[in-house]
Amino acid sequence: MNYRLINMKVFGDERGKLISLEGNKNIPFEIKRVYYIYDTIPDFERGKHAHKNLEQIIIAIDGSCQFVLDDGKRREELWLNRPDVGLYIGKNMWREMRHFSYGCKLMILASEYYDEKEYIRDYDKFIEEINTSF
Ligand code: T46
Repeated sequence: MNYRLINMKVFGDERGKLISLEGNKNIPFEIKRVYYIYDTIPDFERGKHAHKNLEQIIIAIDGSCQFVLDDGKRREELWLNRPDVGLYIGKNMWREMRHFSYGCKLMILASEYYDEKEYIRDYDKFIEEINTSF
């Protein structure tokens, strides 16, 4: 499975906590884009797509949500609920996000600029692409 959890170093003192994210250092790629998701509500799912070339790190800055990750052979679930843990998702991984807490805030660092052509939004097509690329 082309994903892993990365623990971020926390600089904390009596004033609070700080985490620094640097491309090609604790983030394993050059960061070309940052976006965030907020004002979430539990009733709706997001994601349901894969990326042909994109790598991303997803951090639940506040609140929580569940991720389903699928490489075409296996499906695994995990919760994102800590601002000091980043979920790295590599290429060709189907992802679904659900069970958002109210007002969950996800920050996402991406290795590429936004390109809708690079998304695979149909699960059958994803399986087809996986099977033809190996
Ligand atoms: C991902 C998960 C974690 C843009 O115009 N620019 C952007 O950089 C992004 C990310 C999205 N958009 C547009 C495309 C859609 O019209 O924003 C709208 C919502 O995007 P989407 O439905 O793809 O959002 P999610 O939450 O399902 O997925 C997003 C990312 O698209 C995706 O890469 O891995 O967050």
